[in-house]
Amino acid sequence: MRFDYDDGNIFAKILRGEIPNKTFLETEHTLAFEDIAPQAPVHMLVIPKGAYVSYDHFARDASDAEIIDFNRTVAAVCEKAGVEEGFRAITNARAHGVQEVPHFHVHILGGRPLGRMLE
Ligand code: IU
Repeated sequence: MRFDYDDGNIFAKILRGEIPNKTFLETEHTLAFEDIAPQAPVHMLVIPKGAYVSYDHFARDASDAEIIDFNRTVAAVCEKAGVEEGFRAITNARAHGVQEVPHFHVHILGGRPLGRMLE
């Protein structure tokens, strides 16, 4: 599959510093910031700094260092956000996944009971 990255997307602009964000954590390869329209008391977005469209793009093409850094940052976000009672990690991809922003991101939701998602 070919992944065409559009560097005009809003998260690319955030990474270039063209648009402000509420940064929660930042590492060499990864940025975590507050979602602008939170769906739960904790709603963070974790994004790689590299130009990846979706989870499958990232998982296929990112370096080991980027993948490890991303996952460690997810863990650090959970720790810092204090979601000991649980959380949900979601990533949407392309049209069927209803992905709005075409830069790979994982939503971390928590801070309240989230209900069942899959039956
Ligand atoms: P999705 O997984 O691509 O559907 O979700 C995109 C998310 O990005 C969504 O939860 C928006 O509220 C969020 N977001 C944001 O945090 N800042 C923005 O400037 C824009 C969208 I546009």
